[in-house]
Amino acid sequence: MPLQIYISGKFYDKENAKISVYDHGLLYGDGVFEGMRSYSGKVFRLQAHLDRLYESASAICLTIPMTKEQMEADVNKTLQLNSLQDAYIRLVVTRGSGSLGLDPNRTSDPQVIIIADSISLYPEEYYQKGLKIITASTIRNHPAALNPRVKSLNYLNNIMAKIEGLQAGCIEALMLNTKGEVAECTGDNIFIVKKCVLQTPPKDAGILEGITRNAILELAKELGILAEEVTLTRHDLFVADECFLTGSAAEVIPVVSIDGRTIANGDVGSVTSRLMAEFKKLVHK
Ligand code: PXG
Repeated sequence: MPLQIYISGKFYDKENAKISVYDHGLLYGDGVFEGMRSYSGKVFRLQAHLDRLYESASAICLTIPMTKEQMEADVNKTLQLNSLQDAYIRLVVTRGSGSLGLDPNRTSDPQVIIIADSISLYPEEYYQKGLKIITASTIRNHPAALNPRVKSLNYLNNIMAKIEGLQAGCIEALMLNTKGEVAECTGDNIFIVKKCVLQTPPKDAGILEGITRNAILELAKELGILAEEVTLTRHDLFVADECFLTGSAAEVIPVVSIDGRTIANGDVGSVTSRLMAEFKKLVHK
C-alpha cells in the first residue's frame, strides 16, 4: 500500500495527496506546523507538540477546525495506518484556500495535513565526532516582526541562514537575534556547558521553545546538573567547555567547532555524552 497521507479527515495515496494552489499556506506561508518523532509507535511528547501547534495557530489568529483530542487521535491513526514505529510526523495547518490577496478573512476551510514517513537520521558520524557550524549573517526574525515562538509555515528566515551554512559546508548554522545575542540554530536549539553548568538562551532571546530543549532542561534537573537560561553571546560559545544542539529530528547532537574555532579540545564533551544517552532512554520510556 502506498503511504497514506491525512488531509482534513480523509486519507490519500501519497501521489494523490494535494491541496489547492489558492491555499494561503502556499501563497503566503500562512499557516503553522509541527515536526515530531515517534519511537516504537509512540509520539514523543505529543501533547506538548499539540499545545505548541494550537498556540502558534492562536498567535496568528487561525482557528484549527478540530479539537486537540481529535488531532491526537488522527495523528495516531495516521501512524497505525502506515504501520510506522519509528517515524517522522509532520503536522501542517494552512489558512485554507481563498482569493488572491492577503486578507485571511477571505479564505475558507483551513486544511489539516498529517504526513507520517520513515525518518532519515543524521549520519552517526556527526554524533560521534560532533558538528562544525558557522554563524549566519542572517539574523533571527525580530519577535515584533514574526515571533520565533510561532512555528509558522513562513520559514524563509531560517532557510536563508541554512543556505549560508550549507554554502560553508555546514549542515547547521547559528542565528543571532537583533541584539547580536545567540538565539538558536535554523532547526535546533543550542546549549553550552561552562564549568559544569548547562546554559541555553532564554525564551525571550527570540527562539522557538523547543520540546527537546525543555526535555533536556528537565533531564538536567533530574540528573543534578545545574542548568540556567541565560543570555549568551558568541564569546560565550567560543570559550565554552562543551556545546550541543537539540531538536526533534537531531535529538541531541554535539558541536565541536563554531566559525572555524574549536570548542575546548574539539572532543565531544562528557556532559553532552551523558545527556545524549539519557535522552535516548527518555524517548524509549
Ligand atoms: N528551533 C527551530 C527554529 C526549529 O524549527 C527547534 C528549534 C527544535 O524544536 P523541537 O521542538 O523539535 O525540539 C526547531 C524544530 C526538520 C525539522 O524537518 C525541524 C524541526 C523539528 C523537526 C524537523 O528540519 N525544527
